Amino acid sequence: MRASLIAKQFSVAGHLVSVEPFGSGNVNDTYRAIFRTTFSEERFILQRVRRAVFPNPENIMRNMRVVTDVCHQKLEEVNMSSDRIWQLPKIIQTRDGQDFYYDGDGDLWRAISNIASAVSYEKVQSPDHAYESGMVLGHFQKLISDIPCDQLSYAIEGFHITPIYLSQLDEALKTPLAQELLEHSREARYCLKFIEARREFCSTFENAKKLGELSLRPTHGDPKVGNILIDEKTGKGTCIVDLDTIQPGLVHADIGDAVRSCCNPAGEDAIDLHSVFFDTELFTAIYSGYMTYAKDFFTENDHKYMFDAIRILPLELGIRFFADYLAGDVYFKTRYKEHNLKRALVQLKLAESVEAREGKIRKILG
Ligand code: GN1
Ligand code: MG
Repeated sequence: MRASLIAKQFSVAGHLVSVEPFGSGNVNDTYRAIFRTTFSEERFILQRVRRAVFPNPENIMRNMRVVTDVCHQKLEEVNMSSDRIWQLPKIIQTRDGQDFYYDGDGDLWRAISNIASAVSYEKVQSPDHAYESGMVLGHFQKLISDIPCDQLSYAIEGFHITPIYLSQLDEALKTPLAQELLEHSREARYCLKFIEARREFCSTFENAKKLGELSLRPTHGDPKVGNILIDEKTGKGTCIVDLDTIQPGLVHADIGDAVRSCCNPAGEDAIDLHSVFFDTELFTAIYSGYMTYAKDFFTENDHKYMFDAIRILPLELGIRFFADYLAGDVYFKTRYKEHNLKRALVQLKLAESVEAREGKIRKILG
């Protein structure tokens, strides 16, 4: 198997025991490799970065190097006096000292350390879990907040720029495939109508940047609940993983994304749309965990745009899934024929639920 040949290129002691698919990412191919020596075992995460999504994969590795170097140094200090051991995976280099390896097809592979005795969940488990998830994101954003944006490359141009996803949707709509899918699916027509009614709202954050009310900072980019690790022993959050999408952005995209993921107890792959709703108790928990650290860097304008962040992120992901469905499933990996359409419906239902609870959410935001 190709992945096992690649695993041996990285600088890990011992003999290769196994390389198996791991996790449930929608983009990259992820494996867990196990190596054994006479007296120990080392596990690490091996990934092939999808070129269709990351056209410049070396950018993400450069960002990962910058961020992990800064964070590991800070964490050494923080952990001396903290209530937990905060962690962050590190890059495992190749045998010749590189941060990544190119295979014969020109695909970039990288290895990162395994955070042991910690678990992640695809769906939120409890208000405590939501609180810890918010805390982990706030802690991470605070750690990276003083990295100058010009030290970070763009992993994906236009990432979390909502109007760009609208343009991608408009492009997809011009194709015969999209027209055929729309003609045959009432659900697809529903998605389009829902999105069209919110077209103007999609520019909220671009306008705020133009007005100078919000500015770019280092962000994680993909802080969904499945990327937050929880210590198996204590139930406390220990780290955030999946550092691919670190790049200059708005912290609102991060907290908005964590909230859309954490406050939908039915999860992104909910089968029954009636089970999808925005849970304000979970929101109270994640927001309070997040603010434990975010209060140190949040400005008045950051607060002002919080509700819009909570509303826009599920809408944005709904647009992304829907546009990909109409384009023939070229970006997100799918497990069945209408997977992207179903995913879009879940996110749009969540966005609708946020809108219906605006008063309550604003009250929690204070
Ligand atoms: C993708 O690959 P994964 O599962 O970490 C996507 C995120 C979405 C997420 C939804 C690079 O993340 O933006 O929020 O799916 N990543 C990229 O599950 O587009
Ligand atoms: Mg990701």
